[in-house]
Amino acid sequence: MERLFESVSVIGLGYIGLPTAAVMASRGLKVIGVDINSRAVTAINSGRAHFFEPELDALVKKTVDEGLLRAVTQPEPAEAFIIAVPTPVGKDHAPDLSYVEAAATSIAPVLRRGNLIVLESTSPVGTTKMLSHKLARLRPDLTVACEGEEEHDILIAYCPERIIPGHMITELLENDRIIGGLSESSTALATKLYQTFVKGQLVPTSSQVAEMVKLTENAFRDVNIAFANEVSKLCDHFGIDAWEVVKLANHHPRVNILQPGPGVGGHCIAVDPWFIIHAATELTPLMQAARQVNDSKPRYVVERVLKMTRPVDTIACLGLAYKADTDDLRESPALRVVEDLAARHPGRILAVEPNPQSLPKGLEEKGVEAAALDAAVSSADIVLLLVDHRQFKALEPLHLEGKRIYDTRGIWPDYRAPRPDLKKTTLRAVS
Ligand code: SAJ
Repeated sequence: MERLFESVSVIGLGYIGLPTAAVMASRGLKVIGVDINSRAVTAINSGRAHFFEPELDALVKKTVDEGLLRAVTQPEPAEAFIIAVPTPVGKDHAPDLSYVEAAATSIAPVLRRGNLIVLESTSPVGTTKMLSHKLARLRPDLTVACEGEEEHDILIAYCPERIIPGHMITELLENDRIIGGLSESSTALATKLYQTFVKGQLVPTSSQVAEMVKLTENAFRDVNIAFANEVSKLCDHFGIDAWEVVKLANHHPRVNILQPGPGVGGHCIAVDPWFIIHAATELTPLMQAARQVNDSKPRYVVERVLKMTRPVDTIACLGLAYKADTDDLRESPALRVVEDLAARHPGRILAVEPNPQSLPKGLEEKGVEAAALDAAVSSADIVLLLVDHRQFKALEPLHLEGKRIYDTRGIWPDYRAPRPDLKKTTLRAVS
């Protein structure tokens, strides 16, 4: 097959950029990863990922050893550039596009005629156009793709990342991708780039549709989880098992409710709906309600724990990460629960986080003690399950005997519905 891309540069080597860079390099492309974080760059060049993701370390090592992947702190010329930088929300939930703008500024001097730029970062509708206008200003000597015209020196597309932490490598290869070019030739060239490593379908559209698709996917998930969380509060109120209710409701062929939990974390589902809400507040009552329901769940959990706790009790909190089998603490509801408990419960609080990580800054100062699983469970009066890590799923029921249990993830069937001996203290729903 004709090789259109000798070298590809990935701007931003975080949770999305590094797996993407490593997968492309494993397909034989020469990949130059760029990140302003020199510690990440050093780690990658020595063959290590700077965060945990299954299979990633091995892929980084292999591609670095083969000379196909290397990391730098300053952009270099390449045939294509993939931008995978953070797009957080700032104050008042306004999108912060400063990293996208900084990426554009940093690559502008090395751009050459025929280059392709693909934005992957989750972005408000219109961001790809903004990127094009910015590059046109920075490089008046080049023509930059914009809607309605076809002949350009620089082609630009939006292709949202869709990979789920924990299965990133598989999903990078297998997921369908939406490719929204600012011109038809931009879409066509971006499709050729993704064909080099994606086995899934590559679906062409406009940049604005692609931007909205990504936001819609994550807002849908947020709303669905909020529904599950509301169902779980109702089930607590009625004293029944929420996970059994969800499971049995999902036997209906047209019902597919997600799982209740202690809240929604991570840097996507808890953040991305705000990009839509901020742009159209009047039009988004449902999405706003979902954010409110999910954001209020950690506080609800704390209130319930405090109702089942005496001041002298030791509470073992199992898990700090935002979800199972990751070490990622971003926006973690588990962390919020532990922090809030530390401020309100006078007894000992033990935190167990099996994924390699020391306690996050500030938690020890609040009196929380890091503990190993067995030791924490055996010395606890209350076991509070916050993350469904595989180590916790594997815990023998024997170890939990005689403990008061609050399982916020529904992984221990024996303890999901409130235990009869706790009914008096735990059955009241807290609003
Ligand atoms: N959660 C529940 N119940 C569920 C599913 C999730 O409480 O049934 C919680 C998790 O515990 C976690 C949060 O929601 O705290 C988010 O986890 P997640 O697994 O739903 O999603 P992320 O943030 O890890 O990844 C999402 C994915 N988007 C969708 O599934 C629509 C992923 O495909 C995206 O690439 C990613 O956001 C992103 O980067 O946008």
